[in-house]
Amino acid sequence: MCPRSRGTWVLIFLVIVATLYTETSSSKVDPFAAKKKRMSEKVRQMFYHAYGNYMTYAFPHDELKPLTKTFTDSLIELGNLKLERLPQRYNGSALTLIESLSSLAILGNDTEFGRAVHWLSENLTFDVDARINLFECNIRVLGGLVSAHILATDSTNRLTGGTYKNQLLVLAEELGQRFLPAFDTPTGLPYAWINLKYGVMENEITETSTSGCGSLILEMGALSHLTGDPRFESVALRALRKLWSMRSSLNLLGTTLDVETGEWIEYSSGIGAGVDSFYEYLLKAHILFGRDELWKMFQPAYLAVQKYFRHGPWYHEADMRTGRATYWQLTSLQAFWPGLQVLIGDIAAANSSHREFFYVWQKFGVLPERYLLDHQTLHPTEKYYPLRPELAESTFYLYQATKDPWYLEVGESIVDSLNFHTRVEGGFASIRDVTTMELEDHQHSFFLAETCKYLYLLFDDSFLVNRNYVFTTEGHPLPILSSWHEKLPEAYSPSNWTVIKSVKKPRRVSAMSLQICPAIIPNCRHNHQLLESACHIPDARADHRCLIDEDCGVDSTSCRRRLCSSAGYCGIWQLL
Ligand code: DMJ
Repeated sequence: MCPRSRGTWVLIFLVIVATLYTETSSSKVDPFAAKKKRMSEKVRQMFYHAYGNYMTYAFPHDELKPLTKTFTDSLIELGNLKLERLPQRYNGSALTLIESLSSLAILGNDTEFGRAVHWLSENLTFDVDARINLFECNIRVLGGLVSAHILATDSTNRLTGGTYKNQLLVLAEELGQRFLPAFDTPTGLPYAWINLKYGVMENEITETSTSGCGSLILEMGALSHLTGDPRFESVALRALRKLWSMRSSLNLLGTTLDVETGEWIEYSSGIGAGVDSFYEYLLKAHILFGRDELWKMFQPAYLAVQKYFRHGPWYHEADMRTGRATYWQLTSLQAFWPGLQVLIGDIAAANSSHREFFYVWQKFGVLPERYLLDHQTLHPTEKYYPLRPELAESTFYLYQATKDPWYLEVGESIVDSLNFHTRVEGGFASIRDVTTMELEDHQHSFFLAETCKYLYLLFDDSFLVNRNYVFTTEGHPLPILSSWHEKLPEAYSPSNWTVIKSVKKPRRVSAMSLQICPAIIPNCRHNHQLLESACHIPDARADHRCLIDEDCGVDSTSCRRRLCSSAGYCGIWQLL
């Protein structure tokens, strides 16, 4: 063997160094790459297990019953209504297929996405004598179709070969038109229920919820922008404005109301069921459409929530008229709130609430529907977990914002719990009782639209790279397009963020707190920037627990002294 020349040895040395460098630098880029790959693959398999079983045993009906491997036409059954007028031949609306479209696109399964679009184009009809819930049909069906239409036509050419001729948009427009009669009320607030074929039925109930009439603007607004028909956006906006005009002097809303009279029925509200997506849509529609008006509603609404509902990391309910606490309950739906807080930059608050939700998740293995905060026990009847996505959703947002690997741990724990407790041969089943883990025969469509999607995006966000989306409350992505965006309000402009970053001494600042200037503090500006509340005195303990009033500080948004509740938490409990 001839001896290697000096040049050859140098070359070998350089190759070794280069290899080592590449390995270390790539692991520096993302030390969690292997874990993310493993976990995203696990979630992908979960999605296909749920989807495959739905397609085998339930399609074209709405949702899968995974224990008996049958189906339910839940779109028209939502709210447990009896449908005397429904024709026998009704075969469902392929709800889970529609809800799966955007997830298929995110998973990169363009073939299945194309097949689904083709089937829906050929078979889906809304000309059915069926009474549906406007809110549910809007977020699941209209949102699913509008989002999938955009994904079908975006720059990735998901549907090639000229096969796509806006069929999903045509369907969405037809559905939107069938929604319109619901808004024909003296107040402009829509009926909760509408018959797709005949419009509002005789003696229809006039009660609806705040989220029911305040969470239509994303889907209806997008539909208007896509079709050029302003009616969809305009009725949704009119309803939102009316709702906002019904707020109390504390900027709080109730939970249910009458669409004919515009009067509140239930004055107690919080951030959970019946109200949740109202807040979500004010902010997200502001981001999507750039309407200052919506920000001007969201900002005081958010402050009122923080002021009257927040109790340390928890959120209870309160009476909209007095601000007095009513129900001390954590509900599974509330777990979306930290995700919303991430969108406005209130990361610290988001993180502390998220930890509490995860604490309860760990305590039971999943998140029970209702948990009594004052007794630290389960609600006697609402012990179920129907595969809800909200904790996974907030975990995804918090990881995007912080890149803190703790959230990957949380995501892994959620995935493991879902597989351990809810996976059955025929799909994923809901849990009827979290104390016994008895299962219920229902795989909700939002498990595919949201739960799997947010878990997947937590571990693999490649779909989001160089893209800017707002996710609807049902997890359907809508792109932020300049043509939809009139202008951002000054307070939300990127220049403000630069100012925040350039402050040398760390302050407790956030996008929201820069806009909070408690009225009783005369001078809380600095260099023309609003500072976070100068009156804020933190509670003695970081977890906001207390024994006596002196353990509590001064509330940052109201500048009121916080008191120690009988349950041992600092908060504002009485009107002082
Ligand atoms: C989803 O249908 C939507 O997120 C809705 O806004 C409320 N929550 C359910 C799933 O939990």
